[in-house]
Amino acid sequence: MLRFLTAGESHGPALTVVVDGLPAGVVVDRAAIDSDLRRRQGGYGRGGRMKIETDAVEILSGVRHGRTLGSPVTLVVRNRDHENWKDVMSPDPQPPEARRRRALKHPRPGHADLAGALKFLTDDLRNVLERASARETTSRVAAGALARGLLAAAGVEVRSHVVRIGEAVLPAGIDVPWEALAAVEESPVRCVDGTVAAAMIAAIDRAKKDGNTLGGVFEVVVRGLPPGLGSFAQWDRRLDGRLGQAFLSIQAVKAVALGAGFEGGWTPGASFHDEILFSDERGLHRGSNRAGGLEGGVSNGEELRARAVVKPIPTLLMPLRSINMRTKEPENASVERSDTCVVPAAGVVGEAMACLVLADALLEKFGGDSLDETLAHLKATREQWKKFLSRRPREEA
Ligand code: EPS
Repeated sequence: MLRFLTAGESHGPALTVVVDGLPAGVVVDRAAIDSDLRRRQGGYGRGGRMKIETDAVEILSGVRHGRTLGSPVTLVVRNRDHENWKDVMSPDPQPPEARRRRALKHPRPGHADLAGALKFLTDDLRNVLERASARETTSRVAAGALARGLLAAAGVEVRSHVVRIGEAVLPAGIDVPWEALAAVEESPVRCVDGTVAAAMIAAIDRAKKDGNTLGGVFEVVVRGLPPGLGSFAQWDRRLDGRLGQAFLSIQAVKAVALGAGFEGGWTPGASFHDEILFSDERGLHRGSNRAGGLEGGVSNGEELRARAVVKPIPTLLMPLRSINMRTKEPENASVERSDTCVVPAAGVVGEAMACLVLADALLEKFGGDSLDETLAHLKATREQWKKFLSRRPREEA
């Protein structure tokens, strides 16, 4: 079982993650982890914080000479901004001024502030927001880069792109081809279409000028995923459910669609399902991929496609109505330094979560304490699929 636990506050000394269950022998390329961290930090619409941070990973355990040992891997990313928050975030008792400095008293609608205050019975909202912050996704992206290394060895690749920001959106009903996705790394909004990207940038500029924020939609696409991952036999082993939970756990994600997703709610069955075809030249293939690579909670060998809706982030320079947590008098919600739009970054986090879920599902099916064992099992199963699919009734007779 591949599992991980993250720790760390947004303005604390560091973000940490312990990843347990990776087999021995997975290549760990620190530059590749840092490259994913950098992609997560980017995207048009980020605020001042990203000018302070240059996220870079330190590896504290579980890796030797560029490969995993099979023991828990500990990764750390330092918060450069912590230097400016030492007393506010100190683990040791501090004079009252340190608590008052940077105190947040007026919960922001849409943020974890109020729900967290009620949960922990605190009127010091900083105790909540420091951990609720999407800065936590730094840990997930670092962990996801390890999982990506395992998947790459198995021939599985994971990419993402931005489908929508505010009203600026790619045309509906067309799957962006895998080959077009590499180019999004050159786009400030990680969008494949230059015209739509320009509209997205203009929309972010307008929102920023108004003190507003914008949400959107990203899509994660996975190529090379073997069929048979996940299971229909138990609810908690279904790969669609596991991916859904992983995406919905990303800060600000409000909805997830696998394949054509919501379209299934209004498209009749005969126009929705992907016909199963077989030819000697192409082998087993499908007429379409509205299922997004998942049927019955199991991967079916097609490209996996999952979309997530990211809400507009709740820290507004044009604040909504709220209350003072102490006096209960009406006040405008607190205004903090923040981002205008995080959809491009959220796509990178989506990739990381997909990598972690899929690496876990791959290990569940193919197992092994060392990568060589995992890959040998995968290879043997691929041979069996080949034999199974080339079998014809007349040969059996
Ligand atoms: C965040 C507020 C901003 C964002 C932060 C998430 O940080 P700050 O309060 O320091 O300006 O930049 O995101 C990150 C730091 C990050 O690495 O993604 C929030 O309140 O959730």
